[in-house]
Amino acid sequence: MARNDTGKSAATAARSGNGGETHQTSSAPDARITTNHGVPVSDNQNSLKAGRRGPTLLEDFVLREKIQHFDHERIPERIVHARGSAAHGYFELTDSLAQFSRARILSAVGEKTEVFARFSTVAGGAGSVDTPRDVRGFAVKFYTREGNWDLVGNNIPVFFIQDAIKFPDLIHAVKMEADRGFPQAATAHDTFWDFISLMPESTHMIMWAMSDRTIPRSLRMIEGFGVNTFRLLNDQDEATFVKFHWRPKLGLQSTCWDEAVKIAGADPDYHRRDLFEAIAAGNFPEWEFGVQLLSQKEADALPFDILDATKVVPEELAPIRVIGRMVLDRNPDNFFAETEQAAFLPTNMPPGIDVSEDPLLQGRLFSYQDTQLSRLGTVNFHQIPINRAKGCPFQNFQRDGQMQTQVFKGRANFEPNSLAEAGEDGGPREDPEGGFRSFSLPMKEGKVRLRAETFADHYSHARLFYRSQTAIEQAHLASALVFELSKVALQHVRNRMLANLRNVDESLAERVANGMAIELPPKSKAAVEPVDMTPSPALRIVGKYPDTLMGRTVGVLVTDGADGALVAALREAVQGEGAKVKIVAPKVGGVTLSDGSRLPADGQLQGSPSVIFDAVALVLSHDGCAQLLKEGAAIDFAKDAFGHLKAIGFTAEAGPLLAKAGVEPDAGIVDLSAGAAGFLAPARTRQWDREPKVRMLA
Ligand code: HDE
Repeated sequence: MARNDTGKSAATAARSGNGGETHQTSSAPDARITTNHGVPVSDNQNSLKAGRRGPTLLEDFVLREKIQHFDHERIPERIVHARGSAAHGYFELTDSLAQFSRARILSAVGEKTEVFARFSTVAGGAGSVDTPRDVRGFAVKFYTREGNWDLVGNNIPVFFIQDAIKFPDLIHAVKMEADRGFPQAATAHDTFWDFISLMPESTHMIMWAMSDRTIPRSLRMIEGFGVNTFRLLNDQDEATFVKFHWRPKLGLQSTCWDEAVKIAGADPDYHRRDLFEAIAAGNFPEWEFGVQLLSQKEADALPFDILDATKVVPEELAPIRVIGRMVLDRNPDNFFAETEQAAFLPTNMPPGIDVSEDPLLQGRLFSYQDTQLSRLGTVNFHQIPINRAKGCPFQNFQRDGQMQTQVFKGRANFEPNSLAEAGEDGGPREDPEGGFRSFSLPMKEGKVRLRAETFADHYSHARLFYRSQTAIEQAHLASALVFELSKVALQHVRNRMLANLRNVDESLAERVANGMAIELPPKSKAAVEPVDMTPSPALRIVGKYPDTLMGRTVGVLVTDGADGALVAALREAVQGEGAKVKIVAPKVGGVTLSDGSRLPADGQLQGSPSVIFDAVALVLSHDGCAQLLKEGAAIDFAKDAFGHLKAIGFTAEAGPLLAKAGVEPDAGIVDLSAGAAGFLAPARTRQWDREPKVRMLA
């Protein structure tokens, strides 16, 4: 065999394409690359060619198989909720609902059940950014011992529409406009508001969608809701209506709109990264699980219809009973295999949980099963590991189909059969006692294609929501409406929306009209005159949960010559609150501190703007500050932290930078010369009082 001058065979040298140096030595049989059919591959660098510089041969099955597999790597993204992030964890029941439900997951106190939770935005594609103004999906798959239970909810307890037949219209209207293919992941455009303004039933959801709930700080800091009304069934098949709730241990927290927009540029994967990093670091996000229970009689007494998904059952009317907790403690090993292939089905319910007649839910019962056929391509999608029932066996007489992975034995593929009498395996049998049973619903009417009159009040709950908000949140909501409607080019659509808003609250409509400098049109006619309900503080974000720094991140901007003892004290104080510090420096290699020691940076200034932190500190030296005065990223760091109402700790040397950034003193601007302690209280919350100084709100 011909040898080159390194002494290797010519074939090996040509393969490496690297002057004769190979990167790998030959592998043990169990570690070597093979084709999909197990044939060991000798060369994963070069295709088979007719001569060194000749054309590639069709014969090269190694190349063809690899390229063909690659060509088909993508599957259709979800038509909605395409952008998502997920994690594994467990659910633990702390309070039994045995009296109401025979589901083991709701009665076996102390039992831990594996879960897989996926959070998502709704409107954008799989590659869209994490922080648009949008509803967040909150889908949990519980691998229970009685089959999978998928609670496929959102971070908002109500929905845009009452009947599933309007869902394709809603989604067409919100997605990119059909002719131009934009905007991506945004509601601020003509077609969305055209549809919304023609659908007064969406007004309540619009209040939530324009609130800060749709610009969350972290997926770990959102609430979750089952949205639709479900039923629990006990041993006697007696039914109780139930609404499901998730409450984050880290509290509810949102961003400012300007901040969310800037995060989209600074880190399009902000939420995905945040969830992944928190779990990887052992800071496991946790939620309380709660239920609102209502008897038929209690539901009948409500001034709205429990089957209407555009209505909220105020906690003050039916308190939330906390019955368990969910902890997410493991990142997926593989994004595609798990997060992308996860199929959530509202039809997945263990015995003891049942649906209601909510016409939105009823349509969902068809849609999710159906959509998997175009996404995952086969009726056997339940066999994909992430979708497979883990808590119990699954067995029936369904057979074959594309991508069948089960190898069934014997002849029993039908039931009833008497094969057992001949000593053969006859297969599983139905279980009238333990199996899933539906609530026996008495039917009063014939077939109709009608909307119930009890669904006709479209404004009372929207008013309840708006009037339950703090002044800060009302201003944000009104400003979000101004922003969105200002992006609407069709004037009649803006006017129709304003006309509808007058039914919610006259002062809100006025604020929005003023914010656009347009005249308020006459009020639209409401199908049912709205009524005033007792405000519900539980609908707020601000003040609902205790202020905390837990799970948050403080960005500390440092320069050469910075006070090392202060950085250390800050780190200790922040970590003591269950939060972390990230060091930001002009150069990623870090800085030399005043005591001569080196401090490595977690992020370089240009790539680590203050929008990605919850609070910031500027620990600068005199010379360092002088240099940063010429750096736009440093000025923006301070300016944005101020504008986004964050606490800013500073050393005296940082004064000129604060001045250049327009930072004015207030309770959240903390001089660190007395140490780190005074910084913590303001860092636990936003400085709401500062807002009128930095932004003109509607
Ligand atoms: Fe969904 N929805 N939806 N939806 N939905 C889907 O199912 C649908 C609705 C929700 O992380 C799809 O597997 C209809 C309400 C979440 O994988 C699809 C209607 C709520 C997710 C579908 C609704 C949701 C989806 C697309 C009106 C809150 C993501 C891919 C009747 C309770 C789950 C898929 C995940 C996904 C249909 C309304 C939440 C097309 C027809 C209300 C969190 O089947």
